[in-house]
Amino acid sequence: MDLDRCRLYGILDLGYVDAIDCERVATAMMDGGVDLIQLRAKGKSPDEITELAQRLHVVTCRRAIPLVINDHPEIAQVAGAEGVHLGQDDISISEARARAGDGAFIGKSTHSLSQAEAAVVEGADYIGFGPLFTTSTKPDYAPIGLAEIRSVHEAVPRPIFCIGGINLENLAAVIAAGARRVVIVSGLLRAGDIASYARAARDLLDAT
Ligand code: TZP
Ligand code: MG
Repeated sequence: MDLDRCRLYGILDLGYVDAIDCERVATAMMDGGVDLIQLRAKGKSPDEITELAQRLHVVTCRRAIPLVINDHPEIAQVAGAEGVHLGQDDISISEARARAGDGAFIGKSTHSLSQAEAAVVEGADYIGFGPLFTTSTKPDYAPIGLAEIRSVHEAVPRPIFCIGGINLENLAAVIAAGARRVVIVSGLLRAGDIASYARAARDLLDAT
């Protein structure tokens, strides 16, 4: 999987989208140029997440867009998803790799430069870096701002996806601070026209 070419990462967060709408929303994201889609289903049962992941994988596969499962490597394996995403308090990357099967790539959330460096040592294939701004999607985390974006890109030889409170209003500033890749969650999921919103973000990223 060529994560290097991925610039715009969308998350289907069930805090914003009903499970029944996931395929439609994933399709709109892909229409708008999202390169990676994650299923983030906090509070849902493993059976519900498995069923949803399997349905979603049918639509992401058709477009050759990798599907990433948050928190659940076993579900990634059963659904044939291409990746797994872990947080700082989750199981280790090696454990997740063993549970997800050989081919899966593993991403890790990081909230500081030192966590980003540690994630690479641990074997992360990509990292999330944030939250840059205050966000209702992850309300308990202090925003880290834009100041470390450049240094994390210098220090970390893996694709870095900046995340947290990013939207079309601040994306240009995030890119100007050194970001090459971003995750947008609520900005996309609350948009009236998800495909157009993603396309506008994509255009800003592609212009750099
Ligand atoms: N990890 C760090 S910030 C964040 C996650 C999952 C939430 C990002 O969501 P939004 O709505 O784009 O701020
Ligand atoms: Mg987690």
